[in-house]
Amino acid sequence: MRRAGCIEMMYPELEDKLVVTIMGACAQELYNLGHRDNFFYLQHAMGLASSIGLGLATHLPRERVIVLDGDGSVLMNLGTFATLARYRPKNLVHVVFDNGSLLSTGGFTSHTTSGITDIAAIARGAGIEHAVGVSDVTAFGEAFVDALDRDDLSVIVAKVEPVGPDHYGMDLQLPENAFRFKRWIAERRRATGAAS
Ligand SMILES: Cc1ncc(C[n+]2csc(CCOP(=O)(O)OP(=O)(O)O)c2C)c(N)n1
Repeated sequence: MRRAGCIEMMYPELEDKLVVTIMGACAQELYNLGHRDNFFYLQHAMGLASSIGLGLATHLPRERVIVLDGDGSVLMNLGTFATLARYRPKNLVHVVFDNGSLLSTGGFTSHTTSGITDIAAIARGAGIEHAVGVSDVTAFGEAFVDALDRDDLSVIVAKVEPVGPDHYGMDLQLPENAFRFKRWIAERRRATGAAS
């Protein structure tokens, strides 16, 4: 299974949701499908995509938040699962693409490459009830649909091949992305009449 295929499968559902991705290959694969102002590609702050997602989900309970993470990133911030379990935002889906690699910086192996470290088990052990590991496209699609249907925090750990996009380059720098993302949220709040 490839991450790009999974993201393509998710893409139609992402139109009206707040999406936070890690940097590098994952961000590029989403961007290549067509940028939307409700997508935020977190640069530099490796490991913190789910923390940003948690902040968004708790402060914007009427929005659905989808975090697209990586194994290398999540391994740098394993405490995130305990924090997510404690606050249990019902409107957050945390997808971890486990390619066993730090792909975006040269493809060094991560702790999951050996198969010893099981990120879904860590999430469950931290107290997240709905944390599943999937390794084929059908199971991924089902897990994602289940997560969207569920009114609860969900974690999906998807085993994918260590393959990235064939080119890198986004015509969108971090500050512009952040301003447009913030404006998208503000406009939604105005449109739905939510107090700011
Ligand atoms: C604190 C910190 N250390 C290192 C980096 C450099 N870096 C950027 S992306 C990346 C690899 C991310 O790996 P993973 O989350 O598994 O995603 P993948 O690249 O495999 O899609 C690294 C090491 C960084 N941005 N921040």
